[in-house]
Amino acid sequence: MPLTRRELIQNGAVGAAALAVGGVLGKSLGGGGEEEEHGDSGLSGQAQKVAESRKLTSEDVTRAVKTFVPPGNQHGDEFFLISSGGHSGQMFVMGVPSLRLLKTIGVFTPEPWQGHGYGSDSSDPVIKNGTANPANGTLTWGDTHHPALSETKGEYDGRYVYINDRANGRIAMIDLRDFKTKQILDVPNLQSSHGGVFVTQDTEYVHISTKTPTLVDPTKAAGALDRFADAFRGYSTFLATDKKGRFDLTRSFQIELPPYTQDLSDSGKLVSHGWVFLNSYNSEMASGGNMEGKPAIETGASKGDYDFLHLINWKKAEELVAAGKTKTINGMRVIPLDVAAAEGVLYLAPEPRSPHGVDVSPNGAYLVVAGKLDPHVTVYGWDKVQAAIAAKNFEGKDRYGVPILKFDAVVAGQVEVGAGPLHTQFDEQGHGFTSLFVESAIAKWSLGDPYFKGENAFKLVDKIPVQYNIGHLVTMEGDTVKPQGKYMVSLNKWSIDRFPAVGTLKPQNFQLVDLTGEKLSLLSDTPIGMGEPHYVQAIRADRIKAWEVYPPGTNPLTMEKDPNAVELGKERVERRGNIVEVWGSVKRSNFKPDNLTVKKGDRVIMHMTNTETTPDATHGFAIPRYNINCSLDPGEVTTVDFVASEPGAFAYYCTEFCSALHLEMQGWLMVTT
Ligand code: CUK
Ligand code: CUA
Repeated sequence: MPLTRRELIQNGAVGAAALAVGGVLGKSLGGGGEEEEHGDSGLSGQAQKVAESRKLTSEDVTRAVKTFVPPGNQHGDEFFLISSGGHSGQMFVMGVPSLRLLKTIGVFTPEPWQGHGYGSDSSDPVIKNGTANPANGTLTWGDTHHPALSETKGEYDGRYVYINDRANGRIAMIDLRDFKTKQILDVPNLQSSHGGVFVTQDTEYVHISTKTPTLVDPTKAAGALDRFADAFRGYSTFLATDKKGRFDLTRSFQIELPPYTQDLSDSGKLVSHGWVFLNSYNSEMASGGNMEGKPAIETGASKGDYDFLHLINWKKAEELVAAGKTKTINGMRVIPLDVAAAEGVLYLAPEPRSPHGVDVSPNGAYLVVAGKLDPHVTVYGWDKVQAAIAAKNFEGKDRYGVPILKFDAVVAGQVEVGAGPLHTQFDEQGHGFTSLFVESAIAKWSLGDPYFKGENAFKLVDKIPVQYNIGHLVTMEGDTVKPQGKYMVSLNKWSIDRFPAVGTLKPQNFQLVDLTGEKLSLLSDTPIGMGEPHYVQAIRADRIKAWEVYPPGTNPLTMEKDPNAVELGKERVERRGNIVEVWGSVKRSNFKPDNLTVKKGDRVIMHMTNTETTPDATHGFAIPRYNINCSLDPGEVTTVDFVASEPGAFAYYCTEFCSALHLEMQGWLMVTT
């Protein structure tokens, strides 16, 4: 039953928790499975005994068999989840169907195991380019939300992944040859960013947009909230990438947007290639003031009946940029809002109030919008959108002159899916799977022609409860032109009553759902105890061609031979005035040099090369009291650069238990006065 808007607002997370405890639990547990007799596992012999003693039902046993990866089976997981790590500032790599955690990737937040952010280092992206333009000291955290895997022809190509920092409007690039962060870009004119991160079909651009609009002139904050519509602007950013997947600002551009709060986006595919779709909430431009008798932000922002889906023609925008119809703001070429509106770069379409997700179907022909305060998904037909644009079928313009397409002219269908719909993923047959935050469930429904026709189109097909308060969900390669089906992962914000108590801060819950059967069925729960992941992408494992070792002497930041790499026997120390520069080697089981004497106040530059070629022969290089800790994988070169400010004897050591003589793998930094 659709809830009223008021009920939905009041529900929120608290209401949903109550629903979860009182409602969902009361109805059914275990993905809709009925109560089963223990001991009826359909097994025999030893397995039967184990199942009985562990009180596993036959359904449990089937679940275990479907997700188990035998010890030593390197290829038992068919897919990788590339997950945001939320406010951990990191990313997580997990296997599907096992949901085993394979790696965390240090991105915006220092990660000591990987020596990420602890070296004052030319090969450390956090230190080298992660702290640009901090408002208040050094930025040492981020809130990773939306990973975007690079694509070729609309399919993941396994080369790079990009991820935004929700908090600070930054974006990072990770190379999937070594799963390490290469670049952190503080995107001009973006104070914050959210779900506006996607690559275009051939990774021509990585898109990132503002979430909360940016105060255009930061020196005019006084009274700016009362001049919101004039003082603030949104920005849709098209970041060009170079041959190594890094951002190239010289070929990048932005499109100025109205100061609505731009939220999620997706890239057009196939028939809609060349466009980007970006939705917004708070088109009311409410700016709060709940202590001054004005409506609170959340109330003001939910007043109108509609918000706006932004339809952006980036191919056309490229032409305008080439023709010089831009202004430059903070070093970025920006197409002004009035130009974008007049030249057909930007259109708006009404969408039911307070939308969250917009997702493009695999064939590019449908744009699916889910409104948090509306129990429907609204499906826009790309053919209808194009026809409406061609016929100038507008219901008017917004206050900035941006044409608004007629709602009825562009909507292909609506499906009532349930309370609090957020995000949609797809399978290869043309089903949409939409997360229902308030209802704690996932709805499966059908798209229209050519997938489903007549009365089979735009129909609710199935539903599965999840535990609890789902945000994003992912099907395997489910946002590409070729979804792989099979599994779906539900990213649940709440896990109350699902795991043993580990204190007051509970883990999130990743639930694996089987898509292969007639009905959706739950396979497993996996607690996530490190930040709150938002979006996740799932890529076929065989698309990733990760390196086992670096080519000898590689600097991970450039992925090229480091000019300061050394070979064994070529280690040396040079002294120039108060600079001590070291070219050292690292291997089982020593550092060379293992003694280094410097004077207090000297600048010490140490280029350390791991000369190993054996996979997994990683060494650490840590200097106590200096906050220096590097990880040196086989073939890797890293540089630390610090001032020897503290006199004394400092035993630098290897932090990885690398060999029988690991404990002996140490040296002495002597800082004399
Ligand atoms: S957002 Cu978190 S549930 Cu940051 Cu993509 Cu929708
Ligand atoms: Cu090298 Cu321990």
